[in-house]
Amino acid sequence: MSAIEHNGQRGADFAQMTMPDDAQQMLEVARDQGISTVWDRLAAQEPQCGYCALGVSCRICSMGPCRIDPFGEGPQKGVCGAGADLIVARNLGRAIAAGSSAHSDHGRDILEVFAAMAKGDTSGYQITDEAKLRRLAEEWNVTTGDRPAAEIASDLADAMYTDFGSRKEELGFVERAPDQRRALWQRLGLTPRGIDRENVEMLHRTHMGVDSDYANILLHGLRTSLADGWGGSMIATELSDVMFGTPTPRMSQVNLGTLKVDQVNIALHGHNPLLSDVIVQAAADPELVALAHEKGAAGINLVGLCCTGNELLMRRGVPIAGNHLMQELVIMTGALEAMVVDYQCIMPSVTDVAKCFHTKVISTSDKAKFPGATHVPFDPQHGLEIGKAIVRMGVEAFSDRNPDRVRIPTESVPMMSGFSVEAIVGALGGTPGPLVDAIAAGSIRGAVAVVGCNNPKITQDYAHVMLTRRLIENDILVLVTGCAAVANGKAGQMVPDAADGAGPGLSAVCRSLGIPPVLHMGSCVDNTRVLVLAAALAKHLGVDISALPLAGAAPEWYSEKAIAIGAYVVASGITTVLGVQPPIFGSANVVNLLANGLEGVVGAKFAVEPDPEKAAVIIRRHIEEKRRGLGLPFIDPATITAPAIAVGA
Ligand code: BF8
Ligand code: SF4
Repeated sequence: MSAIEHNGQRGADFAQMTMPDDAQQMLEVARDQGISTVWDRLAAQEPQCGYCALGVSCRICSMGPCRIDPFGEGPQKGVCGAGADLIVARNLGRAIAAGSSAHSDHGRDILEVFAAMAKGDTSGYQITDEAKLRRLAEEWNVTTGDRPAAEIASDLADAMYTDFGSRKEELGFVERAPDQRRALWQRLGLTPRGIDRENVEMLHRTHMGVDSDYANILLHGLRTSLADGWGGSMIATELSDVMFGTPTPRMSQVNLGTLKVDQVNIALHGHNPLLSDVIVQAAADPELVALAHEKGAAGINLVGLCCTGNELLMRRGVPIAGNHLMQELVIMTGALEAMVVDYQCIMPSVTDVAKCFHTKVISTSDKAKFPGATHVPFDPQHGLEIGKAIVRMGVEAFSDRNPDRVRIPTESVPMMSGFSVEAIVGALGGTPGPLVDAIAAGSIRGAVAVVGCNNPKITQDYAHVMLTRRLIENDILVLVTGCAAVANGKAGQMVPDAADGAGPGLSAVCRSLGIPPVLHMGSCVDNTRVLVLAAALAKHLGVDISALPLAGAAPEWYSEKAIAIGAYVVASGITTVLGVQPPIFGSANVVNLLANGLEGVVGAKFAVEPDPEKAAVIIRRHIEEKRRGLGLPFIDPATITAPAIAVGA
């Protein structure tokens, strides 16, 4: 349903706009108080540009902007002579580079602080998981032995810095992929060489008059994405684990009910855990807690949003208030003293909404300033002091809260998180063997990574929750990250008791291990954990990743980062189903390559299916095909069909 229709029914049916009750209640607040939300602005944008939606508009150079007439009556070439295939491929290539750059620049930021920490040049940072540091060092050929951890960390940082440049033939973590996959990448020229190099090369190739072969651009798109998945994002995940701790399973709480009416509430929003992790330390400072008491608050309550929230949830069990489309609504509770933002997925609108309340928006990255926010620049040399200063601003704002406007809409819901690969393999007794055995026996038929965003074009959380439900019902283990994880958490699908909703085989496995059928593997950069797990399973079986009964899904994606993730997941051999149509349908050739041709090239492909019931069928058939390929007991894919009438939420 379009946002216009949503708005036509406003008040009658907020359920068309968002699935969770807390969001529906806050949409009432928005309507009653006349506050504009992302859904209103989507409605105001409609009808959105059809050329852009199909990917056939180009504004790369100033001979343009140009567009191709999809009906074949108007221009079929841009001023430079580019046709639909090239324009669509260039746009997609640039989107991959943008997403890959965002993740990888985040990775570089982590690496820089890690390197500074190793030299003793930071405040608030330390090596929390020394065993992981040593394992990584060995992988990267850094001498370990009796050397002090700080020295090892320093050498590891130097080795990783070179991955960002252009002097290498392949990135360090590429060695983690199975040999078959590495050989395939080598043959196809897909082996990522340097993180920045691949991103820059994509910008170069898509300048006017450089690469004019759409297929060649798309292949480099895959290489660019691999530099994210097996490069920048993987560095971000692994070094964050070393500094902040490798996640282990833990219980926490989710939704707007995590805000506390009698406490100072501070939301940590964005993606990079560097500052937010230190803020968690700062919020425990006795002086600041005393100040909160002085102001009449019972304490200081930190909550997360988006992927910064996922980072804190995974490692520290900090409750998470919501996913992408909750960022405006959380302010409308009237109970939020401060929203601390770093970067990525922070809607510029949050400062507008905050102006209607007492909430302070505090920006912290010099790369991401927001007019209307108070800017407190992050500086790792003074991390803890800055963290305390920010918490103090939140505590001070408590005096400005208007209790009459406070509306915390619901009770929070429990959810379990913390499933790093180390934790999963640890729970299985130290090897992926038992998981492989369960898959071979058919008690678990396969595993699917359900990842990615919310998008106001579709009912918030619905596709995540329904797709996941259908998969677990059919004994398919679901791995979640990012906003998909938060959606499933809100829906109660991430507690051990959710095994009740799983098929008999998966349910039995979950009960014996005390885990949910939907495992939270982290933030969006932590999709690399899915790659590492897939590689471990493939190596255990001696096959390529593409032979495994695995799939990816991004049912509600919106961001360029999600495009990069989808691309590296497919390039790694895992077929992926998107729930929102990417802007490629102006080129039949590009669509055909991504949805069919890629299968013969990288052993995986994309599909687009907005209906989660149908997406579940596509994925189940795919998994049974893979089982058949491995000689495992399979269900004939032809017998798998969607229910005639979709069962409601
Ligand atoms: O990196 S899932 S909306 S918050 S882009 Fe953003 Fe999408 Fe959420 Fe995390 Ni990922
Ligand atoms: Fe037009 Fe070509 Fe310039 Fe794009 S690159 S704006 S198609 S002239």
